[in-house]
Amino acid sequence: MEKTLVILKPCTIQRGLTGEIIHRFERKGLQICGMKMMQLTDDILIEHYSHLAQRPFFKRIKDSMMVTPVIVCCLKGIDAVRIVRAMAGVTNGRDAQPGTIRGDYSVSVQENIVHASDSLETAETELKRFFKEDEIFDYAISQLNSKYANDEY
Ligand code: FUP
Repeated sequence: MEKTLVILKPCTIQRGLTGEIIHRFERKGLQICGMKMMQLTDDILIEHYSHLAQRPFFKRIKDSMMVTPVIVCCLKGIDAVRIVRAMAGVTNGRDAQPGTIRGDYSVSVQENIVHASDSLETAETELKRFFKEDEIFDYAISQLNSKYANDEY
């Protein structure tokens, strides 16, 4: 099964939407394997958003990600990376489809509720960036047969 990283951004913490967003992932059937609150720093954000380092809005993204602590989550499931990206919706909340997290809760390209890893390879790198090994828990869930056919997992 895949594991992926979700970050509940400071806008989500500020707006009191944490429970609602986590509820969506749980309701879908994704398993929470790790979750913690942490204060992001310049260093970790430079690494995390290195693909945007040359863009004029880089500082504003970093500043926005440090307004409050964030909540980082490790979610697990078959095709978890693809599922979570689809649930998040496109980057700009104004373009995101209703029914997606960004489509339902955001009107901004920056204050867009969640970060979600964009590929399996990225997810592995990003999970290592935000979690220590012993902060991710591989525990059995009892209702696997209610979530998947027995030849799916
Ligand atoms: P995503 O993978 O959907 O989070 O999108 P990106 O990695 O491209 O963008 C990371 C963050 O940079 C987004 F949350 C919003 C911000 N961003 C802008 O503010 N303007 C842009 O044109 C692109 C991204």
